[in-house]
Amino acid sequence: MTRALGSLLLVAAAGVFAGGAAPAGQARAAAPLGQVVPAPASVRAGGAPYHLTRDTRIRVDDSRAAVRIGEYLAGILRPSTGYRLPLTTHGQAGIQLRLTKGAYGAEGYRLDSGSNGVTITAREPAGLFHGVQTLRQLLPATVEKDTVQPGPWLVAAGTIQDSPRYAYRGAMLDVARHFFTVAQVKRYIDELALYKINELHLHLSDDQGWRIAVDSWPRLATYGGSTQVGGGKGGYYTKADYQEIVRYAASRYLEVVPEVDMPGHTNAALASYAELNCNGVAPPLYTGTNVGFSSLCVPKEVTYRFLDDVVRELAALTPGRYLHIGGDEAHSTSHDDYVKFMDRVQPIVAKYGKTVIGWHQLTSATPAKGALAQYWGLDSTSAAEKAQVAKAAQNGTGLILSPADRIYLDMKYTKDTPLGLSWAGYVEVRRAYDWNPGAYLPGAPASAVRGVEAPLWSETLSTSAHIDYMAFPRLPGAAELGWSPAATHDWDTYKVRLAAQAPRWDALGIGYYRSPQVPWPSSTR
Ligand code: TNX
Repeated sequence: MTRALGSLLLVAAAGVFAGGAAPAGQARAAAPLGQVVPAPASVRAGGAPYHLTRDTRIRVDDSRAAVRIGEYLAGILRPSTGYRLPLTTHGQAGIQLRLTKGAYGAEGYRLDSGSNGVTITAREPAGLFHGVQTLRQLLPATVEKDTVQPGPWLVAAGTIQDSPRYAYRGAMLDVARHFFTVAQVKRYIDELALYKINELHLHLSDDQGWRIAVDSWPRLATYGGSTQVGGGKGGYYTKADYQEIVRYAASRYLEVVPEVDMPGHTNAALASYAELNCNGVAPPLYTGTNVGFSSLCVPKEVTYRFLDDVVRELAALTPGRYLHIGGDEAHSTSHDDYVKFMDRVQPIVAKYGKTVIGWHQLTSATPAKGALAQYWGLDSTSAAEKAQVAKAAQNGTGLILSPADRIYLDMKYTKDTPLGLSWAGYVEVRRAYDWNPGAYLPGAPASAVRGVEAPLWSETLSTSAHIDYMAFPRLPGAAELGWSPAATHDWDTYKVRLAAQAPRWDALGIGYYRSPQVPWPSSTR
């Protein structure tokens, strides 16, 4: 039997021609229930698929969160289906979004699909939202388009029970080397949400730019934010802009983790205020791509008044739990000064109610109680450096894993890919996916690993198309490492699920690297 005929029979058996939604030759079977990225924890397929029609209603609990998530879902489905898909708090059948007590966890959900409808159940709104992302991926890719598409709109039958492996599943965007507008950040947030990423780390300051307004030190943004790599005009977020990003992220169940990098990576601040420099002289703004040449002045008291102000204002704008203080590549700060500096700064973060995250060099000082260290080393990083991080983990410092030769999204895929850097090597799609966060760092207890994060540094990236090309298709792999149980990890099946995402990216206008390692469907661009 040919594949086309097979799917025709399947579809016909399910009675989906009722309503005449499928033009001749366009009949399709529903995508297999497990064809989702990140892989769900458990999938039991079986039964007749659900057919979303012009009569479908979205039934939600009478809670603000469920209504909002219902509206979000309708916002995705209405333009492409052309259906009204009204929200209602009554009845059954159709699409149901339910919040109930139960063993779903903080972000887990259950999805039941059958001929009568699709029901997503969760304890928390975040779980419901993640379930909606799964439902999205079970519908044909054309559901993502913003003009009416032919359908049919089928969802395979069965039950998915799902919850994340790690509570921290992050993506970092470097808005300092090149500035990205609020609209560009929102676009990235939407891309992250599709893969159940729940932390958006914004690298808000670096040598080339300071990107967040600070009322008590206004020149940071107005002068320090006035350029970027290559000499362009840069930019910064007003407090209202930043809060809009935070709100938008929250509506997609992402927490914003703001980073002000210190004591190195601070040329933009040093250029804005002469008094922050040990010699009292402000350096010029910097638009190159070197690292490690700048340092706040550790012995000067003004440094800590400055940081108290910055942390206070940033913490007040940030509902999330964390404040990232950088701490990487402080090559112009002596080790003694670095340790003194971290001993002074971490209590400031605590004073304003936030938990410290630092790049893993923080473990060369004394990480505060509860602090998280973000590991960005390579396979080839020295055993001594890895041991230092592992030791901190044994002593209670939580770890976020961002190994640069695995999930640095700014690394070139191969020597021939046009964008990105290659200091950590080339990172093809398989290499980015094929590692186990739970067993990655020798000597670090698996329980210390809070999750993974995929950083995207922007020395070579200045547009949303650039972001998309570097993030896709590696970002979904990072998301899967963060979400899916280790038992589902398998490159051969992953690459097939990943390939099936391509038509969705096409529909969403996301350009991606067509890695030869992935069996892309031939119909895609
Ligand atoms: C290293 S990773 C850096 C950044 C660069 C990045 C480029 C880290 C904590 N520091 O300053 O942008 O490499 O890949």
